[in-house]
Amino acid sequence: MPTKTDLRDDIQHHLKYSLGKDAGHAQITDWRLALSYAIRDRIVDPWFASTRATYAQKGKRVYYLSMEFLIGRLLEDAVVNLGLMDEAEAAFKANDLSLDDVLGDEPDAALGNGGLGRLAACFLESLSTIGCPAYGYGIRYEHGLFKQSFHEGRQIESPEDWLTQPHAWEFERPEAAFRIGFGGSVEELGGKTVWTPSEAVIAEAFDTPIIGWEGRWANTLRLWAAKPEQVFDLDRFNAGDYYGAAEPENLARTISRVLYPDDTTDEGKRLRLKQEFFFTAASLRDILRRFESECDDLELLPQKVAIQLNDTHPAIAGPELVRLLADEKGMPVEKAIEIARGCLSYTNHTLLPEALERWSEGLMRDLLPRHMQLIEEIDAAHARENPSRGVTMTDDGDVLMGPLAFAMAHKVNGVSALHTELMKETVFEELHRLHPDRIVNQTNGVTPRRWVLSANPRLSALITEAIGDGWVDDLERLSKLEPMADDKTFRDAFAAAKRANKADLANYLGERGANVDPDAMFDVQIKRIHEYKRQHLNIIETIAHWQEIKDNPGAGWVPRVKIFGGKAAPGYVFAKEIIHLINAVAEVINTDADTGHLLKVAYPANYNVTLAERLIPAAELSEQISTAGKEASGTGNMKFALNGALTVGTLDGANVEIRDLVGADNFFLFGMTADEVVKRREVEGHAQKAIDADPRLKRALDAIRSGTFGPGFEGIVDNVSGPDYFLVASDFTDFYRAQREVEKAYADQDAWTRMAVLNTARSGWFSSDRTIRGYMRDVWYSEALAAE
Ligand code: 4GP
Repeated sequence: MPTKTDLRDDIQHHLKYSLGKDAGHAQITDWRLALSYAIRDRIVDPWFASTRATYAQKGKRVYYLSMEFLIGRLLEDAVVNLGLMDEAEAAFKANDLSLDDVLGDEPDAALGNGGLGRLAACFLESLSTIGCPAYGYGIRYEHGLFKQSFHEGRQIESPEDWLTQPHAWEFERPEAAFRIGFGGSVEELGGKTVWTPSEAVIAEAFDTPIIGWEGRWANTLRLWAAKPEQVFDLDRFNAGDYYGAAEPENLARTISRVLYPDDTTDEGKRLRLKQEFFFTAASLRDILRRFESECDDLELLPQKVAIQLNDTHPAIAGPELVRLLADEKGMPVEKAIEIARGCLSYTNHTLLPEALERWSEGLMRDLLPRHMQLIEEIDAAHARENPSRGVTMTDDGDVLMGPLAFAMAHKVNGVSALHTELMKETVFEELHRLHPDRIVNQTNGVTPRRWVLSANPRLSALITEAIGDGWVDDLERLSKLEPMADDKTFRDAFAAAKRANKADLANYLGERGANVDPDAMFDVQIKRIHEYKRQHLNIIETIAHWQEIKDNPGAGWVPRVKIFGGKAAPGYVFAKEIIHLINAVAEVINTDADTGHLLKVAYPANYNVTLAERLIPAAELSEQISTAGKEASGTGNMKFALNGALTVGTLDGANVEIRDLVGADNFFLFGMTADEVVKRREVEGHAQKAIDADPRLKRALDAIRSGTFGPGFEGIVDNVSGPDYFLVASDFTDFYRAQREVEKAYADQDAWTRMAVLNTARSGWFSSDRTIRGYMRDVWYSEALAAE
């Protein structure tokens, strides 16, 4: 259990002895690091106790392999989970510092892109809270997701630099290192298949402990950094070739340098596949080493080891595990496939065809020659077991990572009920027919410790006062709030907490040049910028609404602030045009003297986990408006509902389940269903038909085309009135209607608050603790332990 020394003394101790700073000269970063070390000291004992308990009880371990862990800041999580907020606050007060400033100094570790990466981070925290022995495995990117700024409304990207400061949480493990090879040749030598790579790098481990609620259990996030085999070429250096001398190091380090290198070029694709193999191979080697330290019968591997593939990025784990078991441990290939499948399972996070990974056979053969052979063997074995079904792991000269992951997994899961059904009907239709028991659903969840308790202290205090603090690790207890929706005193307190959060956000936005009225409705859409998420539907509706207000400014409109946040992939031109349009519309609308008090658009730059923690508690309306059938689940939608925002949304992803739970009366539904979307696309000229039928839409598009918001937005109008694959035009009219319903409801503040309370009270099911228990039961067959 955490040591019982005084936190204030420990901070002073680390300031002096770990950082070499005299308190009088310490900067905020020194204080933050000193607190981090003092907190880390309190995590080490429960961390060791958890590891000891796992060894002593021979527990089954879960390994979560993910290219992304969007962990954000860690200090506050740890302070909250150890119950040390008050003590930390007092410690800094004594030095005239605010804990908020200290916590706010931590860089946001953006080792991920979006939902998939944030889900992995929530899962790590829940695994620790539950006491499920687990490791997260990923890459220690030097540069996470780029930093976003705006120049004349356009997105500018610059490198993220979270590692320029000491990273207080990690422990470097030079002794935990593996040699990872690429390329070369495969030979049969004395009845054995031997792969001799032509190049190799070293994967070195860095461990970050992840502490669960109340410090009961801690797991490890192990991230791999790539290092050269030979640090430095002294001969080249002495010959005056200084750049050349550093080449081996540079080449190796490239592998863990950036998250998502541009993979539109062949070199980029090669690097990306190298990254995937690099961390997957190192993780598997580590997993086997740990298993073999306890057991020498590899057939028992599935009883002790569950390996979850977070999307197909680590899908090379199938062939690599087979290679390790067959080529290195001498197991027959068919047996190795069976054992590997017993360990592996795979989560699909998207049905978008362009996101389903495929690698050219040429690249695969060149970079991983033995794996290409094994993929062919896996394919052939699958065909033998399932004759005459025509499912293959390759297509048109490419290896298909989805079918490969499916074939090598004992369970495959979708991330919401609708997504899982669509998986069965679309991408994995044939494979599902062959293996009807393999696909299961595990609807996503979010950790309440981060997304309610620490992000929204005002709401948390109110909930705890009303129902006690048991909700923090048993979120379905929020249902006890339900009767309080009818209690005026509670509603007022709930509304006051929201109002105070809005005031905080208004200050934050004001400091960044966007002056907004905290009494206006805060309407928020935050997520990656993508056509399927339809930020352009939202901004076009905003324009139409603005035009209506301008026609008749005195008509009693509900004041609104439309808040956007999100990054576009650097190579995604259309998404970048959407960003530019939102900023251009903001510029015109925000300075319009007729409407400025009624409608504002704010787009704070560089959306990340930290900004989400600010925006979500202040949100009143959550925009979840993807084209039905395209959003696998969404997790932002859950965070909003838990924090008492009402959703305007389509029947897509987990919106469906949110609406079922919070009740149709407390959710603003609009738009076509997934089935209707498919049918609508077949209607000749569907977009133009929708525009012809709705003068508001036509007028908004005309304003964009005619340059009301500046030149250069024809591409968006052409798309929305032409192919409009994501059916912005066809869903516009109903979206506009739903937004007016929202305003009608908002006009009665007390009734709105009642609906907001019911959203919070009925969203407890969306805890990632529930999701993790589902995986433990249906996918991993693993059990929780208690630390010793
Ligand atoms: C995302 C999905 O788009 C989102 O709906 C889901 O909630 C999230 O995964 C977690 O399951 N997918 C990705 C991705 O982030 O990179 O495919």
